[in-house]
Formats: sequence, structure tokens, C-alpha cells
Amino acid sequence: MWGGLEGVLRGRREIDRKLLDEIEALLIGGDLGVEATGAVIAALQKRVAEGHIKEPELLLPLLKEILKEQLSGAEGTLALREDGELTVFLILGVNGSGKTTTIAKLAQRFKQLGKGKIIFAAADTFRAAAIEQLEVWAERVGAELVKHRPGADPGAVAFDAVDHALSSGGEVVLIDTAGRLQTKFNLMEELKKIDRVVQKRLGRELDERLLVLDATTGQNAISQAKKFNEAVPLTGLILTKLDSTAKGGAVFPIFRELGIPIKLIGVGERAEDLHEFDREEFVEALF
Ligand SMILES: Nc1nc2c(ncn2[C@@H]2O[C@H](COP(=O)(O)OP(=O)(O)OP(=O)(O)O)[C@@H](O)[C@H]2O)c(=O)[nH]1
Ligand SMILES: [Mg+2]
Repeated sequence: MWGGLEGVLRGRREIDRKLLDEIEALLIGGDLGVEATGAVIAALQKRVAEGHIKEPELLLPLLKEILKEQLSGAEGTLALREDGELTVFLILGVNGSGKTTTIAKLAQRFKQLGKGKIIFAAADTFRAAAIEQLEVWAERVGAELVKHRPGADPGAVAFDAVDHALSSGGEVVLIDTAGRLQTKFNLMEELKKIDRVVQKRLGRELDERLLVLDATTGQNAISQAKKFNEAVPLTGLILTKLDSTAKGGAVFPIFRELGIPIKLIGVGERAEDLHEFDREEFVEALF
């Protein structure tokens, strides 16, 4: 989709309405949605007019520049507390978006930063084998696991994990949650409950509520971000599977509408495959 732009520009003699329409169609196809696309095209037209630009091939660098500007402020860093203090992260998302893998990646990163005890809360008590999956990761990256039986109350698991961390000098708690569709009312209510219960034990807000978005999802990611953000105010996004797709255009409308920063990106299945989000690199990679 994004790579198609060069093809659209090749062999063109002038910048006319037809060419702009084709670029517009490409951006919409690239998951920018109508509004963000409109803003980008308007900015492009303005710059073409102001700069008296005539050559179509100059549109590509201009477009990249505008897209990078659209993500100005979208780069975020994780709210990690001082060493010796407890940081608590709640990890959310639809089924299969990469939540559990991302928890392992985060733990790996925190270990490298010199964090002490890291605790995983196996609050996905719903999907068969979810607890075992997290257990395998915990062993691999050197984290402790707090778990209950399958089917147990996820809020109780999260509570116990935070309780354990507070009483044993844990420095990071990562709460894994079951995948859920953003349209399922009861499941979204359950998230609110987990969040409330943890806050109660902690005596304050959680440090991060991170939504894990599969970059290959496209436009649906916008609805996911909105609905999850309504249930528990999100502090950041993690965009996964960017290794397997040139998609990810949905971050433009998401950031435009919700202003939620993108804290990290996932680029593979291994614990090391987590990177900072860099808007310049991201836009370059889209093309
Ligand atoms: N290529 C690639 N695969 C990923 C990435 N992140 C996760 N995966 C894969 O996506 C699949 C689902 O990952 P999980 O971490 O189990 O996802 P989840 O959100 O916990 O899934 P549920 O708990 O079932 O909702 C696994 O096969 C992961 O290896 C990534 O950044 N790149
Ligand atoms: Mg999972």
C-alpha cells in the first residue's frame, strides 16, 4: 500500500487534483482514515502552493515530512519508578495482539536496566494454557509468577501479585490479562475491576495501563484504542508485529484523536524484539 506511492508518482508530469486524489486513496488504504488523511492532504497542498513546487517526485519527501509531524509528541517513555520502589503495569488488548509476549519483552528490558525482582501476575485465568505460557516466559526471563487456578478471579490474582511485591521488595509487577474484544461490555467491566482492586492495594494509580495493538489489524485498532481507553484510561500503546507488516498507519488517527503516546514497538517473537518508537524511523519504514 505505502510502497505504491512511488509507482503513483513515477512518470507524472504535474501535481494536479487527480494525483492528489490518488495519494489520498493510498493514505486511506494505509489505514490513516478519512480525517487524518484529510489533514495530511491539506498540509501537502499548502506546502506545494507555498513552495511553488511543480515536480511530482518532490511530493514523497514532503509527504514523509508531514507524516512525521503528525506524530510529533507520539513518542513516549515508560513510567518506571526509582530503584527500590514498585512500578505496576497493566497490559491490555484483544485476543492474540501480543500481550503475553510483550510482558516477557518488558521484563527482559527491565532486567537489563538493572531492576531487581520482577513479578508476573497471571490474570489471564480464562484462556486454556495462558498461565503455563506466562510461566514458561517467567522462567526464561527470570521473573517470579503469581498465579491462581484457571477460572479464578483475575482481580484477585492481580491483587495478590501487588501484595506479594509490596511485602517482598518487588520492583516491577506486570499484569497479564485475557484477550478481550473491545465490544464485550462485561469483559471491559472486568478490566475496570482489576484496575480498581490493584489501586486499592497500591494506595495510588497504576504506573502504566498499556494497550497492546497488533499492527496488522488496521482500522479496527482505532476502535480498540477508543473502547479500552474508555474502560481504563490508557497511558500508552505498544504496537506489535511490525516485523511482519508494513501496516501501522492506524497510529496516525489514534494519536490524532486520543493523543495516547506509543511507548514501544514489537518487531519479533523473541524477548529482545522490543524497540523504542521513533516517529522518523517509523514513517521511513512504512514506505
Ligand atoms: N512476528 C511477531 N509476532 C509476535 C510479536 N508479538 C507477539 N507475537 C506473536 O503473536 C502470537 C500471540 O502472542 P501472545 O503474546 O500470546 O498474544 P496475547 O495477546 O497474549 O494472546 P491472548 O492471551 O491469547 O489474547 C504469538 O505467536 C507471538 O509469538 C511481534 O512483535 N512480532
Ligand atoms: Mg496472553
